[in-house]
Amino acid sequence: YCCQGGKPSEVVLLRSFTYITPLLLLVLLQVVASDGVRAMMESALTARDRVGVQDFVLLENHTSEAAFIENLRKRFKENLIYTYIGSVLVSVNPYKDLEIYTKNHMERYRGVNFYEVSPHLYAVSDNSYRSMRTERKDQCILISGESGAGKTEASKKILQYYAVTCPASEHVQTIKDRLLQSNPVLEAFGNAKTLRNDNSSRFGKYMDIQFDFKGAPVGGHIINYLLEKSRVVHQNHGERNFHIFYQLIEGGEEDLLRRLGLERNPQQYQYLVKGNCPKVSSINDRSDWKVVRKALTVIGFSEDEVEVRTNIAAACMTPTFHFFVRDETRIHVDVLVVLFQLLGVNGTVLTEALTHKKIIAKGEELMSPLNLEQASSARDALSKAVYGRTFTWLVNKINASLAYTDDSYKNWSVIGLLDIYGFEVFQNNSFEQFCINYCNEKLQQLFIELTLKSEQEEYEAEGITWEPVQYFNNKIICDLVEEKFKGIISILDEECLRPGDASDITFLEKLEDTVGGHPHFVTHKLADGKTRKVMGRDEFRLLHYAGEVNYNVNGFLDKNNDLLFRNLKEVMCMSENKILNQCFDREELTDKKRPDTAATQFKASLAKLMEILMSKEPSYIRCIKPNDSKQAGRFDEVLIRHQVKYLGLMENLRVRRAGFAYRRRYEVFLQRYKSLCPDTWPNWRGKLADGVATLVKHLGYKPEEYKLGRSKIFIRFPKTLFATEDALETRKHSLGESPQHVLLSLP
Ligand code: AD9
Ligand code: MG
Repeated sequence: YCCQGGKPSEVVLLRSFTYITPLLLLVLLQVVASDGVRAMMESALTARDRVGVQDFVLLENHTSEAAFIENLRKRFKENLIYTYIGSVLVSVNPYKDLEIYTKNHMERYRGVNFYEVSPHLYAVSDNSYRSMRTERKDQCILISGESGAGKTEASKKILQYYAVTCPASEHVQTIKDRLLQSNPVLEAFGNAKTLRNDNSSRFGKYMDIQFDFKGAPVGGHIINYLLEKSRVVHQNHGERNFHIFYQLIEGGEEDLLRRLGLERNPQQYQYLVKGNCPKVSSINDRSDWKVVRKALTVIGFSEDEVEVRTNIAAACMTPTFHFFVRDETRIHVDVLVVLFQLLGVNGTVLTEALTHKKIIAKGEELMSPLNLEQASSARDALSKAVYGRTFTWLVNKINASLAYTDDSYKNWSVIGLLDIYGFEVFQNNSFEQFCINYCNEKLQQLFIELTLKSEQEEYEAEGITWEPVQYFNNKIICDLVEEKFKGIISILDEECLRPGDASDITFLEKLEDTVGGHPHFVTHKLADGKTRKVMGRDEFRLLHYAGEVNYNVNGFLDKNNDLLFRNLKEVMCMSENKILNQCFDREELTDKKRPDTAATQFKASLAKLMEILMSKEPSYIRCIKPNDSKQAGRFDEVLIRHQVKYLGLMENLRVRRAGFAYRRRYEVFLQRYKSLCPDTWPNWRGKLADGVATLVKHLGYKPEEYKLGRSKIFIRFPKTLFATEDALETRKHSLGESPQHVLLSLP
């Protein structure tokens, strides 16, 4: 019919028939009631029932959490791990390798409309890439979810997608390789085995990929957030220290280990066996060392730099470090010499600094001896400082190798990838969980700002009547944490700076005095002066948007202060180790201003991150972990329901269904589809809004399918738009033109 030059309206009619025909058939079948045919139809229906819907907006009962989870379950069972909520991608970790990341798959998603292919990471990646190129707007992809949900795997797969599908020259290929190889290096130094994830990222990461005008990746930049330094000196039962230590002693070459004074046995190292779990079945430390070693070379580390960096890692776990203060007579002089060489410092000065504290009394410098406990914590502070600062050095070094060096062209576009720790609740939650969960509050705030709120505001601006969706705005919790003078961080800083009897408990008391009445803050004290029995006297509870978390205040002051005794700092500033002397700047010694506390630094870096993300067009990937035992095929409903709640997915779905799936400015819409209506073709001379009204009437849109705003048309369901797109393509085919894909970028 089309080939004979059918008119657009006839084509639409034809399409309608396509949709209606199965229904007619079904009615006919009911009449004929042939058992065989009915069975066939039923099996087709069961198949659809089996795999669920690929966009939650198509769920019949979209407000039901049970229906939402059932849809996830159906798809998970069929290995369909991706599902949309509009343009947000929900991903469930399969805990097994699926054949969906091949080059063929990448090709299948390249340049194709978002909704024309099944949901996938690659569809989101491609959509962002094309928006960046066609609309010249910087993009960011925000990946969130709890520990082990698949964030890091997702970010690596996105990077691979760009590396494979984007154009490349020789220089670009080098950058692509470096971008990819930065992962094993950062994972070696920044990831560790935890109870939740064998390869848990213990730092947050935001990576910009910079593209030139041809769409080729020409550079990159990484920002790291809050490395969990305390892991260097302590691990919980069943957990490990950072991978690099085990890689080094398992995989390091014989002569390298000899030079470093290391033995192959991890039991030898107190810092490596606190969790009593030096071996992990899913990890091959020996081969991982080779991968890391090669990656360092690809990134551009010289042999010398690799050696010096390895020295530092070795120094952090050298046994002398542990025995040092325990019993000085047990220190073997040879081993100590190795440690001093590795750190590039003078042995006598370091020994003195680790066992004494410099105090200034009446203008005079005195060395006061430390007791065993104090000396141990000085040693741990030094280990953490060395590890933390050299990690930042590593990130800077990678950044230098990814830096776009062509000065003639600075005007690149960017896709940012955010892989940051998800909401954490443990049996015992400390300062680290407090920071991580605060970070998640900020990201939720951003999500609200950028999607829920802006969606509602746009309807209002366009004069479209729309029932506002009620949602919980977590700004109140962000304020509780970060407000100047009155927020938890300010109060913590105040206690850290207060001379005298300040302690973790006085910090808790101050919190009670200042924010005790806040609706999201709870301690053991009840308003009537009684005590809440279920809570410890050293805890406070925050009612986060994602759930309640009890924080134990022990260690808050120390961790926030993050101070290194001055004499230790002095020793490290004099280090002859080429990397350490860049990490410990002598200017620090003369700087009278006290450095910002850890929480204040984190708050400032999060504020900067929010600014970066706000300036970009976001896409969201919400990762879900199906079970706590890292098993393929196990769908733990309780665990999943909790994540659906704290990722705000039901709220997201409600807004999406209450609103419209697609919106376009009148001129853009009319320009694209005007050929489908004789009254608007070839040109519409009246008002744009009238032209669009005429067009959609001609196309047979039903009133409930669309709304006309002040400057835009809003279409409720994607399928309405697809029918129109189909009609356009059919017309172009009939005229011998090649169909031109447009980006159906949803808001
Ligand atoms: V954490 O907050 O850094 O502790 P992530 O990053 O969310 O966490 P990660 O990406 O490391 O989790 O995934 C955990 C493990 O799940 C991986 O090591 C894989 O074994 C497994 N995984 C995750 N995503 C996939 C996938 N798409 N296909 C197969 C996967 N396995
Ligand atoms: Mg991770």
